[in-house]
Amino acid sequence: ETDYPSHINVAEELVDRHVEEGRGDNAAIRFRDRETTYSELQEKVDRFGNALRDLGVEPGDRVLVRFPNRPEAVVSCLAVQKIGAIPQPSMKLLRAKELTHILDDAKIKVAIVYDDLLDELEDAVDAVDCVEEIVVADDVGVEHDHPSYESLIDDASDDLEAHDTEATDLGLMLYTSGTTGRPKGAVHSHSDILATADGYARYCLEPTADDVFGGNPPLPFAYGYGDLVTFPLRFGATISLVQDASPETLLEAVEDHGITVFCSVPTAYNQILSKFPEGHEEYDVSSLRVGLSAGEPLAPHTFDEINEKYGIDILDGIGTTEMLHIFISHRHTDDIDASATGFAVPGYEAKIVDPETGDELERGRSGQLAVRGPTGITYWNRPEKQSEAVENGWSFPGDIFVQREDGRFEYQSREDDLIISSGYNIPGPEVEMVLEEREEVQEVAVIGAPNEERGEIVKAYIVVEEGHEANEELVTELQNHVKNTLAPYKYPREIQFIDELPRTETGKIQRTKLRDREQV
Ligand code: 3SK
Repeated sequence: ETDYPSHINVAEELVDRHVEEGRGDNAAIRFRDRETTYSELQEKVDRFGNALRDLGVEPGDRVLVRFPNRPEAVVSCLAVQKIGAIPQPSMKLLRAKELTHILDDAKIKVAIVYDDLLDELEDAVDAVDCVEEIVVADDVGVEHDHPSYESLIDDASDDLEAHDTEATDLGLMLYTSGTTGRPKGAVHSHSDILATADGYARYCLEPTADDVFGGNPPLPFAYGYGDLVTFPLRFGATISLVQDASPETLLEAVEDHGITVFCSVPTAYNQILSKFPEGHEEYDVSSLRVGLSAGEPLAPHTFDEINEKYGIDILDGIGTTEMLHIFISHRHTDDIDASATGFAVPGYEAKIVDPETGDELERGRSGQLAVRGPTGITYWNRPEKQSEAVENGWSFPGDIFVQREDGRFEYQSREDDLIISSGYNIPGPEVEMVLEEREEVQEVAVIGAPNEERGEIVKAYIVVEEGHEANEELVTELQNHVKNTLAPYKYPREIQFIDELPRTETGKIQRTKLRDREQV
């Protein structure tokens, strides 16, 4: 399924093919109350591709695409790919310092930006000497003297021949959001992009042209790019975009856009459940057929509550920016066991190895996850990281898993989230899931805090659910709950209440920031 011809262009595959095969009038994108058909999308991509060529963008050049989840971001990425250049979708919350690093590292030639995100970009562009042009998509009325996205599209020809890209030519560059260190560019070829749809999406979701993919992962997050660009367009289905995601706007989009595949992360599912404890209330969510989750492990109680209140299963999956999308998941037709992540996605192999010796471990033993398949790790400009990251084709995402007797992979922790206390190995996320069962707990992060006697102790940072009091009595109750549910040595010896947990833009808890607090 993922053997492609030697020459293939992802934009032709995702857009032009549908128009050629008579699906030009089908909805490609729904955003607010606007709909863009496949024919209209093709025309915009072609016009903007010509405009970018006129600005001097050549095959292989890198182009920054900096937007919230809006249709211009989709058009921009496809136009850049169609002319053989490489889009670099950029997270909207990045500040000038981080952007400067990315612009310089990727040697970005042209940046396309939403007007409300222009400020930080201009500061970053001033600090580097590679960016030749900024194109601004006007919306909120920011004043500027750059070429405008809309007028470039209006003035350009709609006749664009795709660049004759080889399947292995680079077609996407994403920076790892990373919880530590300098962001690294991970690059992917035109065939890698298609392989995420023809592997994970095709087998696990079985999409059709009637599907509508929506939700809140940002498009510059590999998970969001697959869910909200590659998958729907590969199957002639529809993208639903929500610019300012909240429980209300997401449920509105389900109703208004008819979302069938709801793509999100555990935090957002929990926010929806917390905002609408009785269920979806006034929203019509009958279009939903399946939910997706990634970024962090999904707690079984979230799976159960969504299933009970929204009538859908959530497929939890693990992927990485480096592998481009999910490589372990259940399929929507499986009898899902929510306490496990699932099986290796068809086309991928996964195994558990001893972190010391690298030897494969038998089922039932926990160790380092290794994975290989049709997509793989290629870092931009980082030969030293590249040789560390891949061994005989196997990549090591940095997670501890167990493969159960039935073949399912069960998440234990990030390698750096394993707490070693008095010689016991305690996966922090296991303690988190037990604490999350309690109604008083809105959010929790568990880390190892340094301790003279035990090396480390289990410490839980907890955001208390509205209406409950954060006091000593609650500490004791929560500690007893863990002692009664797990081996008692796993209970959090310390609990600290906090207003908000530190998170990355993709919703991952930044446990390193909590660990840093323990060092001072
Ligand atoms: O974080 C994940 O699990 C993930 C999933 C799909 C694609 C990318 C990522 C980082």
